[in-house]
Amino acid sequence: MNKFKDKQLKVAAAQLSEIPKEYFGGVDAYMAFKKIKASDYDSYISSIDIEAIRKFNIGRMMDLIQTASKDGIKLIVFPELSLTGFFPYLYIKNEKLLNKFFEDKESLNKTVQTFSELSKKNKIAISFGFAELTNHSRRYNTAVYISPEGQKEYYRKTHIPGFETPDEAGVLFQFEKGIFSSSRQGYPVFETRFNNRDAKVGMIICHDRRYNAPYLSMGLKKVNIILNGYNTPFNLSFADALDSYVYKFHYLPLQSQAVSEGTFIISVARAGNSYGVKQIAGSCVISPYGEILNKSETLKEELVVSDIDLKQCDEVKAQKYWGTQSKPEVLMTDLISNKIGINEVMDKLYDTLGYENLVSYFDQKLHEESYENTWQEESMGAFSIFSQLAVNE
Ligand code: CDT
Repeated sequence: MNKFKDKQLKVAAAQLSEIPKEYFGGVDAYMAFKKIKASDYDSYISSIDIEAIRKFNIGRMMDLIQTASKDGIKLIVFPELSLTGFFPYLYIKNEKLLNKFFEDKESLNKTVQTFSELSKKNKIAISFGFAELTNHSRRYNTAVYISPEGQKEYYRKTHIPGFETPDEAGVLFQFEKGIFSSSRQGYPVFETRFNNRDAKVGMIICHDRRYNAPYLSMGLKKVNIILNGYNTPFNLSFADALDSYVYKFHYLPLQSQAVSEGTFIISVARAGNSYGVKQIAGSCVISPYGEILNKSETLKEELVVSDIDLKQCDEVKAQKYWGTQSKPEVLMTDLISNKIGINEVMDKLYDTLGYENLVSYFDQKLHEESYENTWQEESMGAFSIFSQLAVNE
């Protein structure tokens, strides 16, 4: 029987299990780290059967999509880097080997097409994470949203944690910083439809969930549901001290930001050992009232299902004193006045449009005495120019 209730939307965080060991021939991050200086390191990494891993993950995802659809679920969300698992626990310096973990335009189109057909057939929206290799050889940690109507939306991860090299890490850690570019696209919110009702959806990826800016930005765009795939480990040597806080640091930001912005958040992990590194799991659905509506109970594959009522977003958004809004202009002016982020903004202006003259204009202005008085106005001008730039390729 379809338990889908009127006006409510049934959603699922699809927690994926660990990848069976036979597909990576015993290569785990701890062993790989010890072998980094060995002459056979590359052949050690190349023994990972990434095609078998992709096939395994896609197979599990397809099964879960069908199970979810039969239960009346209209939106299913999978973790960060669903197709490959979280390979940045491994240090992969050889570009050719690294690229095997990525989807280029051609393979991505094929995979998205497969899921798009599944979405249409099963009348369920699907979101999952993957490693994206662009035509310009840039690498992003990306998530896609696919609707039964054929809508496709993408988000590239902004906050990239970890280290670039083992020398820098000193102890076993994760090497995302050496692998992915940080996206400058911001935090898009797109319109979609569930059960004949409009909804505004945004995406963030793993570490992004620990920063306020994504929530604030999406809240200002009146987001209703934020999708968040992640991979969070226990026991990385570097973060031992944090182990007793690991769940608190996961749930609390999600709960508090859900209340601040009046949004649902679907947060979903891969559980078990990921390339030998034990993951916290903890997939959950959070309401705009900050309640954990449902969360995973195991460190294994699980569908974490909730009935959500999008009306609650409006109810909680209304708690902001009848329409008083966050003041983005005050935030922007405050940041630029304290010169926070201004170099990055100017670099981007320079890179994107060749705004050398704007940089020298600001240099000159900084030396004018009257400038202090007009600084806020000028900075607003700079930001309004900046906000119009298309910053992605
Ligand atoms: N994948 C990812 O972004 N993970 C980070 C942990 C980095 S290591 C402590 C996270 O915030 O969960």
